[in-house]
Amino acid sequence: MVKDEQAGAWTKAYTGGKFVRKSSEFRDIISHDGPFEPASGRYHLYVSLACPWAHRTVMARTLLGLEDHVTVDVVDWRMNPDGSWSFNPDEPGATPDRVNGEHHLEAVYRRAYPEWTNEGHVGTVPVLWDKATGTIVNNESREIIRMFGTLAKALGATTTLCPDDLVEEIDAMITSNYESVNNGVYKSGFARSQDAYEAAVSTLFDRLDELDRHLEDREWLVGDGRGTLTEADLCLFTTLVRFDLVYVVHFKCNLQRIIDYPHLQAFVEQMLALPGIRETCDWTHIKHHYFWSHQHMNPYRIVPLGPRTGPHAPQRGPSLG
Ligand SMILES: N[C@@H](CCC(=O)N[C@@H](CS)C(=O)NCC(=O)O)C(=O)O
Repeated sequence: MVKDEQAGAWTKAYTGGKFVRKSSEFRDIISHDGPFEPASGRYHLYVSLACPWAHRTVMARTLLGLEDHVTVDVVDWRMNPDGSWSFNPDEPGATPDRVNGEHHLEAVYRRAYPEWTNEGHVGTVPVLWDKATGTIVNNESREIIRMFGTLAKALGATTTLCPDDLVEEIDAMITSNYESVNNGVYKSGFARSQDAYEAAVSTLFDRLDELDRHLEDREWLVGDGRGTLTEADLCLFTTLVRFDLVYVVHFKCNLQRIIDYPHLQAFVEQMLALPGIRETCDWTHIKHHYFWSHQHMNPYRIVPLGPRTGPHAPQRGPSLG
């Protein structure tokens, strides 16, 4: 484990030059037979619009029609040097903490777990908060989107992102893409040895090549025929939509761009065309977060102007920061 004060919490997670993501600490679920029962208005999401993991939960909330049932607050895109998040209502697209009135997300974690310290833990986004008992239910995106399905069903929704007969296929697809793609871009960007970097980038692009071929004659990743929109698509999309905007440059994932993959690009565009999904994408939060926050990788915090092509226009411009 390497400790580097200047580079913040990210750097506490290294083994032999390789970036190793910590697991999430809060793993309760919303269910009919536990303390966290499905109910409208009871649950609250804390997210960063920059974060691909949090973005999954924002998209699931939209696609499952939970906007009137689950409230949301948005942290500032500027991650603190220790890897923590703050609320900054003056920032366009961000909000105050309207549930607990805190200024820092770490304080929300401490409400749930008073012994919480930033040593050994990192208060990540997303966080699913229970207003009824005043605690954190879960901070793992994959589990939050699954339990949003339970919540939506209990509230009478007919839409599902996880049909019963596809659960195994969905889980297998999410798992196959997790280390290679979703976490793979971080492993490429945060690598501290040439070998670790090259291994991560090779695995990443091998999987992207496979996925592009997989989507050649289908619209969605899993399901019969042309497939069915599921959680697996959300989980892949939030990484792909950040790729040409950020990861190609900032994380050196530059063997090719998503726009150079015909079927992956069509997949991104098809996802962006779903009702409400483009509105969940804040290009400014995404771009400024990465280039500004990882100062050890970009000491002058210069945010690139491009790309000129792709779905990311219009951008709010380079004046923020
Ligand atoms: N396993 C978590 C990962 C969440 C995560 O790592 N979020 C990042 C933002 S992209 C974060 O909050 N990082 C703060 C830090 O680690 O310092 C999930 O999928 O929900």
